[in-house]
Amino acid sequence: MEGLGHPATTALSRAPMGRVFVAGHTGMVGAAFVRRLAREPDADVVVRSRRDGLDLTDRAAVDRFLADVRPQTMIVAAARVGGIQANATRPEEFLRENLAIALNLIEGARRAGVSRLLFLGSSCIYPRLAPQPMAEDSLLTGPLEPTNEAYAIAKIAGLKLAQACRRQHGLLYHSVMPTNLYGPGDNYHAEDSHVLPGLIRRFDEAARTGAPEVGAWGTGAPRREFLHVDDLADAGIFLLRLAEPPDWVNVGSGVDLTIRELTERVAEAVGYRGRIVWDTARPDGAPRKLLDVSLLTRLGWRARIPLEQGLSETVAAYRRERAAGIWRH
Ligand code: GFB
Repeated sequence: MEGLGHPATTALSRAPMGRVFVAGHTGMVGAAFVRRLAREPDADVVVRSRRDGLDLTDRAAVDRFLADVRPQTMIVAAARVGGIQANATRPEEFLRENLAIALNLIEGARRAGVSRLLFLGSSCIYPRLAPQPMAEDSLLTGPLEPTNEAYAIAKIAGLKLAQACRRQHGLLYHSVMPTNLYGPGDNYHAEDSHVLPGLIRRFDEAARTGAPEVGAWGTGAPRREFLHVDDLADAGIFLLRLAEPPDWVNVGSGVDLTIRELTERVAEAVGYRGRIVWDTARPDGAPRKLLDVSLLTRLGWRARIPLEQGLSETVAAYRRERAAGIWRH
């Protein structure tokens, strides 16, 4: 594809995955990669949490860890993430932490001789009013959505650093840009979470207490695309197996819906039958974010988990996590 630097082909890499460091394994995305890698016989997965002394924003700590573990492959799934409210109100935290994580891990990987690296970005790297569906080459063609500009700039910097390592040093470092993700192990914080876990928590609570009405944010008019995190991990491993992957590639389900439609589906999934009240003092964010997934489709991968199935499984996982007290909030 023009503009992406490297022609994408479906030829497979012959290099074994070897020791794979999954950075961010305690988060929803990293955990999905660890689950998925269990099915790859040539992958020896290594993880290290902050509690075990690895702070990814600390460059020296990252360097020491990489020198000790010497991974062949790295998956950068670590990030400071959050929904529209967290992004809009804490831009310094989102920009600084995500820049530090991207720089420490990508630069650390290069110096430690990591031969293959997959960096995780986000669909918010594309301009707010990019033509829909958003293709990879719409990057840097217009202004970003203000509510998540800080996060997007850090993710663009990470993508560009990986691309520069490939261009200047011949390292196979590349990126994936997932659409809005959901699945087990999500963050259910009342204010900081993304829309799906936020609605699951509130609507489930309303269903349990028999509340006559429940709130949702914004106008309900924005359109979003959702991808189950297990589909993302599968796409990531697919790309890590390619000999010449694109520098960055979109991963989505190819289908979007309005936030209003989403709330109705969540209400149904949790069994809530009351009224939905829209809090229009809350921001809507980007009017639409649908990824053009034709590049990945041409390469031979497509999403398998439909929203209906993924949503009912996620509600079940949420209830299990909540009952077990391992609910992230
Ligand atoms: O998922 P979300 O926070 O993120 O919100 P973005 C999506 C839409 O859902 C917005 C509405 O229009 C919200 O106003 N919404 C309705 C809600 N009810 C709720 C609720 O209870 N909680 C939340 N959070 N939203 C984020 C970016 O943007 O998407 C990040 O800020 C990241 O950087 C992520 O890229 C994937 O899709 O607007």
